[in-house]
Amino acid sequence: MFPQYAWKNMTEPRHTATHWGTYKVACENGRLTSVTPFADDPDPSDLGGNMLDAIHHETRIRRPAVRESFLKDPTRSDPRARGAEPFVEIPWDEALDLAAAELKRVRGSYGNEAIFGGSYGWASAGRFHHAQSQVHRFLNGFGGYTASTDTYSYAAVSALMPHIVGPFSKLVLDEATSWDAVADHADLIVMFGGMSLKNADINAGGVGRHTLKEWLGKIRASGTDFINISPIRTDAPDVCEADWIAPHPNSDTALMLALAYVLHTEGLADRAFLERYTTGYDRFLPYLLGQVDGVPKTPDWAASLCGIPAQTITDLARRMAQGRTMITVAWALQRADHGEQPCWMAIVLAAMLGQIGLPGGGFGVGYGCANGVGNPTHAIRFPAFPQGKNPIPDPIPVARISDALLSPGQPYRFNGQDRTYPDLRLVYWTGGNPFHHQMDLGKLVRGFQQPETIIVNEVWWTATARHADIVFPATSSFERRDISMVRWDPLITHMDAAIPPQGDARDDYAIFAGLAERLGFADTFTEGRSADEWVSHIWENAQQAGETAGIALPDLADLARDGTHARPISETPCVLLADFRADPKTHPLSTPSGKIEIFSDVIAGWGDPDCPGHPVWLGSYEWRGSKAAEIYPLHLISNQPKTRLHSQMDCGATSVASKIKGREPATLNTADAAARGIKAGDVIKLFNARGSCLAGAELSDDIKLGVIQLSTGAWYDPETPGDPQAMCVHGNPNVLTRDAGTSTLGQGPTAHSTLVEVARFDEPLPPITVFSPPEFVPTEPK
Ligand SMILES: Nc1nc2c(c(=O)[nH]1)N[C@H]1C(S)=C(S)[C@@H](COP(=O)(O)OP(=O)(O)OC[C@H]3O[C@@H](n4cnc5c(=O)[nH]c(N)nc54)[C@H](O)[C@@H]3O)O[C@H]1N2
Ligand SMILES: Nc1nc2c(c(=O)[nH]1)N[C@H]1C(S)=C(S)[C@@H](COP(=O)(O)OP(=O)(O)OC[C@H]3O[C@@H](n4cnc5c(=O)[nH]c(N)nc54)[C@H](O)[C@@H]3O)O[C@H]1N2
Ligand SMILES: [Mo]
Repeated sequence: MFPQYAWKNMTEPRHTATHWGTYKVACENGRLTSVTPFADDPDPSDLGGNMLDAIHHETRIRRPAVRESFLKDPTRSDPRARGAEPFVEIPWDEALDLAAAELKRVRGSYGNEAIFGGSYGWASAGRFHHAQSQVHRFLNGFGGYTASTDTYSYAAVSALMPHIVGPFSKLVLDEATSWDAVADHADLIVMFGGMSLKNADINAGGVGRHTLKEWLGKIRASGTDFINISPIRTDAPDVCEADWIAPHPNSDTALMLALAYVLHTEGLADRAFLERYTTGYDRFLPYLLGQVDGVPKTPDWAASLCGIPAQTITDLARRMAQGRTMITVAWALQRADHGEQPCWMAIVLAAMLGQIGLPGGGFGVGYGCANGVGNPTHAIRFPAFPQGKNPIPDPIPVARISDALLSPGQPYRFNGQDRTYPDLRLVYWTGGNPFHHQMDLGKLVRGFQQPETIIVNEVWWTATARHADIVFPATSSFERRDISMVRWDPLITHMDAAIPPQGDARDDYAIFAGLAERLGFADTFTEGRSADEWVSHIWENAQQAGETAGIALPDLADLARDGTHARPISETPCVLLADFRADPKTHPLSTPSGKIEIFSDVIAGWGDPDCPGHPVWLGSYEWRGSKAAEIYPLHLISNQPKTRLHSQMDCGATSVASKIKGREPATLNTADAAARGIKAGDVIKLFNARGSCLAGAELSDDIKLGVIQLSTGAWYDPETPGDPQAMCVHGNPNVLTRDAGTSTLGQGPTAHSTLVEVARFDEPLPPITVFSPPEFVPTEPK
């Protein structure tokens, strides 16, 4: 049995799903000819424009490839040549034999713990060909692996929330107050980090209708006012007609403390709510009022830290107490040093306003960060490709990958525990791009020089594939059959294979089945099912999950015929923590006290100074108020790109069209640019002590003075490959960002705490090489 999907040429256009939308795809002679957004989508994403070019791009990986010296002798090859050495393309059987032998060798010498398979990344939509599930199931079948835990998206707040209010995904994703409840009841929405429309292009696993603009329009039309608290004005969509308050990045906790100070001292805090539903307000107050440190957290105190006039802060606090106010926090705020603090403080503020559990009031963490948050949907827990059990304990915090690679055996703290980094000898990455997502890429280059073996399944020659020893070409989601179904979106899509596998690419499933066969556990891995049979099996389980939730789902044949199926949307508005508010005794929170913890004895008991027992102002390691600002005065916001998903399809038309002289665009305040002699369209160099990259300058007055924005995701293109100090000639901001955890509690990524300086780049422009395949050497005749 060959478990790869057998492609059948069909002339009819068919449906497919991506993280950025649902599409109808036409093709001719095995090539995509058009990709048309789903007819019911009122606001399709621009990201759709990347697919036609990217899917057939010359950087598709076409054949298995091995780093030249590694192929000669894996045990003698110099790991420091990774990223610089050419590859040799070899037949599938040989490549699978080599990878299986390496897996066996490393397990035999060092045990399963030495295999890192955390393999974080988004990969493509679809429940069965979900890359993480595939690699994790494979490695579990092999006896386990060192995993990673949490996400780059919201590691800090998801570690914090269970201690202070309850589980993150339940409270923030599944049970967020739905937009209809906001529209009917909110007077004011105070958005920390805005609600960027471009971010709601995305929903992990699939989107049917892009609804954020529609909902915000309805909410505004119902008379709700918006305040955008963000260094970038356009983080609030125009339909909000928001007032803009632009604090220095990373200063939100100070601003929130001052708002709390006004609420408390002017008698605007809801004492009855605080008494009944929270614990620890009395232990937080001495800090707020300055009794413990001699610093009352007044608007005047905050004004100098945030760059916002004290009167604006006082007025805002009074306004928030006047009516029904919803406080929202974008995930970006917690991807910063001490990123736990603004999230905790936002919940404290909402508790002081006393509207948690009321429609249109309270708090939300992540509205606008993905299309699904706030959608009135029945949250069905859909089945996935089962991953099996991993006997290896202690996953590393996801963003600590470089530290794990560079510091085996070293101690670290995480969420109140003392841990030790494992000794990693083999890395297997599938469906993620650490050379996109990891902070401080120079450090990651050094980290990737440590293991004995690196294996990557990829669709494109990303920098991660280029830094591997063995590279397997994976199919894209256009080349296989799957189903997209997600909890937070009503649309289910049958994804047909539109084109045949490009080159010799195979599905991740087929790659792992081939390895499992060589390693003696093919039956455990495949359970005797072909890819098609798995899709049917998963759909049967989905139908059962639907039945449990009282929702009938069609038969697979009908779904395949229609392409899509829209589940009913919920008629009952969802109000976060309404049960708890109605009866806190019957519906206590899962926190130790059963209440919202303004002071947490658990956290305080750990004694970690970077996250004490109640929210505090700690500043951040790098921001305007830190020492480094004397040398690197601009705060870098490396936010999510509006032209792609992370690094995916950076070679596609929409993404390429946004580049300036081939470089990723960076936006500076007009005055900051003028002070440096920079004009729109100039190539500029961003630099700090960690690294440097080129970018193309765009100027704007909609960005706060002292802030520069360069989105993530330009494919890392080092001027001198393999060199940790290399300048990225293309504009990947992670050569500049700092790789350290948010705190010992969350250990989340801190990309948004980065300072840089910028100068015009007048030297001859180095070429972009990453949009061409790497160098291959011809195979030696046998
Ligand atoms: N500076 C900075 N850095 C950041 C962030 C930031 O705000 N600033 N944000 C962070 C966040 S929130 C996130 S979520 C991460 C995202 O980081 P990643 O999820 O790692 O980024 P992607 O570019 O989505 O990487 C997915 C990779 O999977 C590949 N792929 C797609 N489909 C398949 C498949 O079927 N099989 C296989 N084998 N591969 C496939 C794609 O080609 C792509 O290279 O980045 C983080 N990094
Ligand atoms: N088009 C597109 N959409 C995406 C993604 C993508 O790659 N492309 N990625 C998706 C993923 S994986 C995620 S996790 C979400 C992330 O969603 P977010 O974390 O919200 O996304 P960002 O774009 O990093 O940040 C949003 C805004 O927060 C503001 N901000 C940054 N730092 C601060 C601060 O200290 N204080 C304040 N007040 N504001 C600040 C910035 O101005 C920034 O534009 O987006 C998702 N949506
Ligand atoms: Mo994310």
